[in-house]
Amino acid sequence: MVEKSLMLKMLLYAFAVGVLLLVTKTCPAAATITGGGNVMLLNSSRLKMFVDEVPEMPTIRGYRLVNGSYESATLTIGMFRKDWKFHRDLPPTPVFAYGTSQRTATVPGPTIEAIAGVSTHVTWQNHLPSSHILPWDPTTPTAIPANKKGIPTVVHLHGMIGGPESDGHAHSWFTNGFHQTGPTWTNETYHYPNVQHPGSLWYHDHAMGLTRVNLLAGLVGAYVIQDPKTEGGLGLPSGNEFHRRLVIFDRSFLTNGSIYMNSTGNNPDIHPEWQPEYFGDVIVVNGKAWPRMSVRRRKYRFTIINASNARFFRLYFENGLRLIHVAADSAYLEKPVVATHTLLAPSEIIDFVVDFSTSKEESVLLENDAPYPYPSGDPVNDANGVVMKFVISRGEPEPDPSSVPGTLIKYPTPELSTAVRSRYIALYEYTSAADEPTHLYINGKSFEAPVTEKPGVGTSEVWYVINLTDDNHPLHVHLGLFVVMEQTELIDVEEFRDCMNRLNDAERCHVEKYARGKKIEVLPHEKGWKNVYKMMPGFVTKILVRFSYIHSTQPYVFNATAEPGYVYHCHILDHEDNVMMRPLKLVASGGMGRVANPLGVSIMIAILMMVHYL
Ligand SMILES: [Cu+2]
Repeated sequence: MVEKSLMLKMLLYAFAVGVLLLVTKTCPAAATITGGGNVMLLNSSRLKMFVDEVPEMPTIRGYRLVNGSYESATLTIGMFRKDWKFHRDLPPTPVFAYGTSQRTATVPGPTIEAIAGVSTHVTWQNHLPSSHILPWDPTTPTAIPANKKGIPTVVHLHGMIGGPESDGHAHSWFTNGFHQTGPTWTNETYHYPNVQHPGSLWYHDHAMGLTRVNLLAGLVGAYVIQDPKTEGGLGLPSGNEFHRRLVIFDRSFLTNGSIYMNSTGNNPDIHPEWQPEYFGDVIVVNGKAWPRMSVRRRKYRFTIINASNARFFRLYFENGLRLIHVAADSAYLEKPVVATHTLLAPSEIIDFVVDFSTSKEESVLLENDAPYPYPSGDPVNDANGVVMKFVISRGEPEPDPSSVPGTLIKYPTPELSTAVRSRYIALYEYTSAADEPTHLYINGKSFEAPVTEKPGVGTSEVWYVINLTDDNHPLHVHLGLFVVMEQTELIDVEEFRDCMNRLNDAERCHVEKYARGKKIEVLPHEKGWKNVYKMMPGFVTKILVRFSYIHSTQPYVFNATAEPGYVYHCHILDHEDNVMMRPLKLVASGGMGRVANPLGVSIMIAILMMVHYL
């Protein structure tokens, strides 16, 4: 969104940078940037790129090997305040980090390795201090402990098909030592069944109104479900050396090393701190700013998780090296898909093979050209347009036993005819008199409004996601995976938006009259099962959501109808916090929920389908 105060901010920024340059000019050779008593915004060009080797995050086994067989394990993982070096020349940064101890905690946290079919139990412990390292806004719906002490946290494992009491509901938060707990908190130890398709997941904080600051502080980490039976035979690059997991995000820093977050709201009279999107100029990979990675002249597999608050990345190798996609989010693709560029919204996961033996150069940059906010914001600059550098060993290609098979893993084809109902999911942004965003809602409802989405366990539904805003919103559905069927542009969108703002009812506003514009083809590597997808502004995105496993017709091994239920939300964290999030409550099969008028919805589907095929 275009901020009216942008000019003022740019002038202030330019002034700050100017002062910084004047100050630092006196000691240009200094390797370490210190703010002294004069802390200000760090000019990211002061950080030399590619000086730190990309770390491999520590791994923790979510299982035990007993006499050669896999058995369930119980882990204890804490959240700690500590200092983290994001760059050789940046002073240590106060962060919140996941780990088994304060000493071993990392940003991102340790990668948890689970085995398909073997339960992992995790006791997530909050060891955080009484006050936050970042500014937060009490005027948005926020978890605030009764005694006003401690930092509420709760862990969501993104992509896990598991029970609601272990899903990290925004109201299930807890503070240090479980001294204070949220209204829906029930248990200290979470149960992850891992009875699902193999793939990559990630864990992160999900506390009400604090998600953006808790993730910004560092509470993110990777989780993987491995299935030796189905994956082992694929022959893809594997093992810790040739399959690398990269968690990327953007940050800004002050000269004293601390994370910089603008603490003045764009509508300070309404929300003193909340801003519609956080962006930083420094691109961080596995906890290091613009790192380098030494690779051999052969194939590697990379799983990349976008853990940014709001930044989209359109990634590409500067020399045109091809990305061979093998999975998207938590699910393998049926067939590999070759591309030169790939767009990654916050919380999306891409998974691809790249063959460095085909590179003519001895080093190659991984770059980004996604405007921010996406898609109509600022173009990237010399800082945030660069992600990392790969330094390729010299000489001839190495012997490489790995390969990319023609067929990966095929799941049953999603059938539209299996959908038991459809819903309209409309995304709204509201603005102040000065045209500054004040908050965002789904279906015009606050998070606290009674639940309206009550899918039946084991069913599939068609959701028409209507994006009435100017931004792309990555929509994430807890529990359910979905397939993106098509995206159709809204014509006369202003007229339709006016009606929706008045009536908040897609049927009464005759969405079929407007959903007649151009159709955007879903890209081949995004046609599989997804946990999150990019809802284009001014478009209706049709998705088929499945509330059962995708790899089998077996019923869930847990009670999905239990309290406190699930949520679905925009994964731009600043939107999610204020409050582009709604409850999602599973009901016993056959339940149609309360929203209803199924006849009207069926007629609407018929009309939409006719329009599509005319
Ligand atoms: Cu959003």
